[in-house]
Order: sequence, then structure tokens, then C-alpha cells
Amino acid sequence: MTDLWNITETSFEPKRLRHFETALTQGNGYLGTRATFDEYYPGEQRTTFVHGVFDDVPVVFTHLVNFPDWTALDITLAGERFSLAEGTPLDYHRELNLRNGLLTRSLRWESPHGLITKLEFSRFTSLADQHLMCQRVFITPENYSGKIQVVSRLDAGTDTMRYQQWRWLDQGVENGLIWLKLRTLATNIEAAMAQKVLFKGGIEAEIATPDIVKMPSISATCQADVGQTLWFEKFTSLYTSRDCDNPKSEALTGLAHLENDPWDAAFTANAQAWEKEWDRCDVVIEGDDEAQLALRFSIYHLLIAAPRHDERVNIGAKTLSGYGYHGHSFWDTEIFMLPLFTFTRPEIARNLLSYRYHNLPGAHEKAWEGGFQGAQFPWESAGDGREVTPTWVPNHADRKSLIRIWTGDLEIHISSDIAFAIIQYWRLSQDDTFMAERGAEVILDSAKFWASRLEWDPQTEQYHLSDVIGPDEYHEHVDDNAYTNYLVRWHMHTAVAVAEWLKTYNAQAASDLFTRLSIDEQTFANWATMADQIFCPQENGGGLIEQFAGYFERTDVLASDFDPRSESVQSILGIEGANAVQVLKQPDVLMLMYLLPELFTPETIQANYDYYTPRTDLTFGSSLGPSIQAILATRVGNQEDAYENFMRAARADIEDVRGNARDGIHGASAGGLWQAAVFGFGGLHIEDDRWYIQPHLPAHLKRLQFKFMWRGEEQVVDIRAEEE
Ligand code: IFM
Repeated sequence: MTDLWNITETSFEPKRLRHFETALTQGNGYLGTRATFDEYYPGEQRTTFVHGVFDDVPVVFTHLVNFPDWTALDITLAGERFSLAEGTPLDYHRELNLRNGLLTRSLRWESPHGLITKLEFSRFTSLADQHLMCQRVFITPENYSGKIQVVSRLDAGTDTMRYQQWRWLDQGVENGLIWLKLRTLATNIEAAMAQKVLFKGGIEAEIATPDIVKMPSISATCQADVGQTLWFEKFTSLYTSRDCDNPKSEALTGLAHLENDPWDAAFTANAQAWEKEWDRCDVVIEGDDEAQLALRFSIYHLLIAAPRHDERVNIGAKTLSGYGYHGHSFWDTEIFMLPLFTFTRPEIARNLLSYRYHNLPGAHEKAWEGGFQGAQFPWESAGDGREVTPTWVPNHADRKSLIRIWTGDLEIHISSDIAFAIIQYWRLSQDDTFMAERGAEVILDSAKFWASRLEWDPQTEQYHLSDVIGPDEYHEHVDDNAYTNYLVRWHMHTAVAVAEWLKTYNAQAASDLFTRLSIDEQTFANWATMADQIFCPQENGGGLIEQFAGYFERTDVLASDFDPRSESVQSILGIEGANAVQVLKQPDVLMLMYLLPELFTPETIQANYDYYTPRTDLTFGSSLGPSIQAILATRVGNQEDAYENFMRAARADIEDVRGNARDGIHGASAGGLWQAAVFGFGGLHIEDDRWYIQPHLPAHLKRLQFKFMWRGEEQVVDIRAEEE
């Protein structure tokens, strides 16, 4: 039987090194550490990212900063350095326990000179104390006696994609603890780390603390007899000036307070914190072990990326698990990842939505730079909420050229995606305080942007949005993208309704906000009229909604016309080529029908499903596509498609189906998978003041169970297939 809580690696395959570094990433919503080995290995990406700690880099503006390595261990066994690049690993087994976040690796290593040593490594980043990281190692010489040396360090020799982002400030040794202090070069964030190593098991070790610049270390040398086990535990703390005034003192104090059996105490607290999370967020699937494990894997990765104590950070498209997209956040958060939190951990959803509220100044700047009013949220956002989408990136196919990235200029739907997520959170939580103090401002300020961005055409007597990119990024510079226009219309009507609500909920707050935004009753009347006049493509004779003006005139080819293949339609045809055909990178009209189903009849959804599905590059296009496709498939009663696309999303990172999992977890796909289980298979619907389910379990599933919070009360949905 498949283990339903463990991701395992049963043999060491160097080719999959970076994939596993991503897949087995650990974290606690404050930091994320890739699963590199404790000892060094060539080609690894030794990385710890901390939420909100960005610094400047060329081209992509800003990048999450790679922290000094806290895991580093140099182990020398009777004169031979332990490394998997040498010798032979025997009985290799690595596993990540999703239930408690513990990563373990055990192996017997035969050195080039034939010495065999059993090594067992464990580590976790505490969910109970987000500043604490713990490691434990057992070393047993099996066929020799000899000297064993272990050197542990805080290694500030790390870089971020070859850029140095740290200025080393100071380091030292205090009461057996080593510490290190640094500051980011441009953003001036100070960080401090401290480390303590405890030698256990009664072995006499000679301890030293070599104070090597940028690499304070603790070394222990001892004599071990054949069969004797050397055991040590290592604790690291990390603080930054984003969390406290004096990171060094906090880092030292954090470790000074560790109890006698710190590993046990810390691990118990960590495991209890995890138990609470899983109690609220787990989704139980019976009848499909692969789907069950993949879903837990996805939820785990979102939980370790979710800020629990910080409302000024967001989750990057690749979470904190890799370098893809530099730590930048997209609509991936609000539309794909956030529902898991809104429905199961509303406190986290509130933090993430507050990030947008706190970053309104960046959205004002973007609107102003484009010549508009109000708040236009950036397509890519990082530390301070300014637009950080790169304008040009290197063309890897032709090193002499650059590629112009248009999404930062044209993919404007994100402002309405954020409004949508706020309303969804409000409906579920009824958190009126948040709405009155923050949500309303975001929705109204961005409606103000739309009012200035919409283009009036006196000929059609309608408003249009020209030169945009919808969710389907194979088509750039299009006019009247259906997804964007419908969402904007919804947004402006919603803004008027929210303004009405605020007046009754808190007249003073409403009046203050309206004054601050320079809006009044006349503005709301204008917005309502404008919203009604936005051109929203209607069904043609066959019930189809045209994805953008002129889409149906593009060359009609299907995604399958390019099979067999191992790359996206865009990499086969090039940017211009893909722009000229109807194949989509990800569902666009169907995405609209998923978010605003009340606007479309079942027949219309069916017609559009049938048309757009074969034209969508679901295998190699965007990783955001399959989960949404799966949900729509359940809506049209196509169980086979639903399961196929669910599994596509499920395998994205576990199986590395796109070959780019090394760059980090596809956070949107992970969040989409949760939605596909709950809203797709589970058929959970929210309507006005009630919720109901219309399950669509794939035939082989025996049970689907999930929980969610409805207005402060936990709801349990337990769907069981009928016994035959
Ligand atoms: O936000 C997505 C977009 O929809 C497709 N390209 C990748 C982005 C980040 O995941």
C-alpha cells in the first residue's frame, strides 16, 4: 500500500537532484529551505528564503535573498570526507513526512577506501517557533574504528543566482553559540543567525569554534569504535529586522532558552502545530492513493509557504522553494492559492489580502505611471508592492537576443482578481471589520483605476479595453479579452455595492474613505452606468463567447495537432506563431465561467467547454490550466476529463511533468488542485447566504472528506460513494 503521508526517494539519482530539492522543501510560513544535503554536493542549490526579504538584482528588479546556509555539515570519517559525489551510497532512503514536516535521510556509505559508515540525518523547520531550525545526525562506523570530525557552520558564502545580496557585518562566538550578522545591500534588511550544537550519547569530543570570516563554525573531533554511534543535535535561529529591533540578540536568546532535551521538546511542539493544521486543512480521498498523496503534498507546500504572523508578505508563484519567478507574486495567490486559506485558514487569507492593502502605494504608482487614477495592482509584486515584472529577459534559444515581456504592461486583470478574492473571503468569513478597514478601500480604489482605464467608443457607445493580455498568455496585445472585460464589469458593480454597504455599516468610515479617494455618490452612479456599458462578448450563434476580438479569425488548430511533443505549443511555434493560432496557454473563457458561473447557462458552459478544451495546451502550456479544466469538466459532467486533468495538476511537481520543478513548486497548481478536489469532485457551491454540495466523484473514489470554515464555524463534508 502507498504511504499516504510520505514523499520518498529510495535511490540517489543525481539527475533528479534539484527536483527533489524542491519537492522535499521544508518551511513554516516564515522561511523555506530547499532539501539540499547537509554535506555539499556539486550542482546543488543550497537555499533558504525568508518571506519579505528581497534585494535588488539586475533585469528582474528584485529577488528573494538566499540566506546563509544553516544546514551545512562537513563530516570526515577516518580521514575521508563524506560526500555522495564519491564512494558508494548503500541502502539510501530519504523521506519527507508531510504530517509533521520532518525530513529524514538514512544510508550506509562506502568510502573510496572501503570504509562503511551508517549515517542518519533528520531535520525540520519548526512550525511552532518559526525562527527555529533543528537537525539531528547519527554516525556509526560499521567496519572500522577511527577519528570522526564534524564541522557545522553558518555559511554566508551563498549567493542568489550568482549575485551577492548581503553585506557581512559581524560574527562571533558566545557561550558556545556561533552567530552571524549581515545586511542586504540595497534594501537594508538586517539578519542574524545563531547556532548551537549538542553532542550526545556520551562520546568525548574535542570541540572548537573556528571563527572564520563569513563562516563561523563549530567543530568536534572524536574517536569512535566500530559499531559505536556518534550522535549530535544542531539548532539554528534566524531573525531579521523585519521581525524585531535587534535580530542578533533575538537569535542568541532564542537558542539560550532551549531546554535539556531540546530536540524532543522542539519536535513535539512542531508536530502538535502540524497536527492542528492538518486537522483543519486535510482532504481525505479514499480509493486513489496517488491522488491522496499528491493532494496532501500540494496542501503541505501551501501550508509551509503561508505567512501566519506577517501581513506584509505574499506567496510567490514558486512559493519559497525555488528561484523561478524570483519570489514574485502574481494572481496565482488570489485566484489559485487563496481559496484553500479562505476556506480552511481564514486568518492566513486575511494576512495575504492585507498585503495588497498595505501595498496600495505601489498600485497608485503603477496607475499614475500609466496615466491613470486609483490603484492598479502590479502583475508581479514583491517586497514593496511596486511593479517588478521584468521588461526584457534573455532569449535562451538565441543568446544574442532579448525577449520583450509584455505581461507587466498588459496583463491587467489582476486588479479585479484581487477584488474577487476579497469578496470571496468576506462571504465566507463575514469579517466586516476587515472589509470596512481594508477590503473596501482596495476594491474602490481599484474600481477608480478601471473608470480611468476604460476606453469609450462613441461608435459602439460602449467601453472597451484594448491592448491587453488575458489569462491565456499565448495571445498578447488583444482587444476586449472576455475574462478581463467581464471581471471588470463585475468589479465596478461590486464596488458600488460595497460603497452602499459601508455607508450603512459605518457611515463615518465610509465618509472618510470616500474623501480620501475623492469619490462620491456621483462617482458611484457613473461607475454603475459605465459597468453596464462595458463591452462583454455575448454568445455567437453556436453559444460561444469569443475569447477576444478577432480570436475566431486566428488559424484554427488544436493542441493535439502538435502531438507527440515534449514542449509547449509556444516553444514549437515561437511567440509570433502561437499568437497567430487559436491554441490557448490556459483556460480563459472557461476560467471566467468558473469564477462567475451565475452569468452563464449550463448550455453555454457546455458549448464553450467543447470548443475551447481541444484548443487548450493542457499538457505543456501553463501549469495553472489543468486544475481549472478539471473543475469545469465536473460542471459539464465529463468525469474522464475531470480526473485526467486533476491528475495532470497532481503530478506537476511530484512527477515533474513539465521538467521545471527544480525552479520551485507550482503554487497555483497546488492551490488549484485543492479547488479541483473541493469545488470539482466535492461540488461545493457558495450561493448568497448558504452553501451546498453537488458531488461529482470519479467512479473509482470511495470517499472524499474535507472541512471548511463557514462564518466562524467548522463544517465537515464527508461524501461516500454508494456501495454497489
Ligand atoms: O501567473 C502565471 C500566469 O498565469 C502564467 N504564467 C506564469 C505565471 C506565474 O505562475
